[in-house]
Amino acid sequence: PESPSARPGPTAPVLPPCPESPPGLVGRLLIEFTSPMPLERVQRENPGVLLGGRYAPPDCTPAQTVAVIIPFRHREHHLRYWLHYLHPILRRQRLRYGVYVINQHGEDTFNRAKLLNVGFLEALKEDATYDCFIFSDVDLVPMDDRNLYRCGDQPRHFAIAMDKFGFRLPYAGYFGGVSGLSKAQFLRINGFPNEYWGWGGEDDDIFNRISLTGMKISRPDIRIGRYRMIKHDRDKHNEPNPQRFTKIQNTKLTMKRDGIGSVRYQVLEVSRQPLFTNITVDIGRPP
Ligand code: UD2
Ligand code: MN
Repeated sequence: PESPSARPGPTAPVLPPCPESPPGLVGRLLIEFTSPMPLERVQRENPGVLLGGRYAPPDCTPAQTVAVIIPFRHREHHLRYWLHYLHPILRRQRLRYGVYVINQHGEDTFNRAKLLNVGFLEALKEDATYDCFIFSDVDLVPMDDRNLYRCGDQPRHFAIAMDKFGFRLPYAGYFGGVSGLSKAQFLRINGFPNEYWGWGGEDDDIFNRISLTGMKISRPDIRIGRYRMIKHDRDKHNEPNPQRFTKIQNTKLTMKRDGIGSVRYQVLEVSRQPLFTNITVDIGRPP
């Protein structure tokens, strides 16, 4: 007879792969930003989310692991709405994911794309299995949970029909708001530009990078890619960048030297909150 020590111990159950289209989606959602949203409430309503904003479906194994990267400074009230709406959506979408808030330290000019580069590298330091990166503004909430936050064989643009643009794509090459690239797609374009300080242009530069490397943007149906943006004024220290028009003419030259391969920054703090991981970073200032 077999000795007790030879018997296999309790093993983790092997979960079946998650279905291609998740059951239990609800479709169109009611999104509003009028009632106050205390963080305690959001935490109470999302007990399944693990420290640092990590989640994995209990009943199936997802094909991808998704890092959601949010560029951030002084938008705590927006973040609470984002967490309130997005965690249940991502859960219904049966994603294995983590939420990373990349918080720019100090009051120098904001740099959205550089923060997104930092998010890519720092998320991978936390978990080397991330293979899909969703980059989302903190103030954008999808109005339909069929808009699946996952990566495909081409870079994906999710926020195609925003209330502030009359639920239409503002121009054909628009790539702002919420986008997603696999790890391989992101590396293929050398990540995002680090040299766009202030508001605007960085999303067009990313669009150029994708086109110049021969990839095509994939988008959801216009009836599904609908978003609400929380109304806000332009932030301090994020003035429109006057160089943006000339810079986006030169992506072909600049993308080789400026990108994920050249990003310099200093992480000041990593703190695992109940619903997200906050990474405070010094990204320097414009030259
Ligand atoms: C548009 C694009 C955005 C980006 C930007 C130009 C939409 C919906 N989004 O956003 O993707 O291309 O133009 O740079 O069209 N942020 C902070 N603190 C700040 C400043 C910015 O957290 O002080 C973050 C935050 O996540 C915010 C994002 O950066 O949502 C974009 O900034 P914005 O919301 O002021 O710019 P907006 O709405 O014109
Ligand atoms: Mn905004």
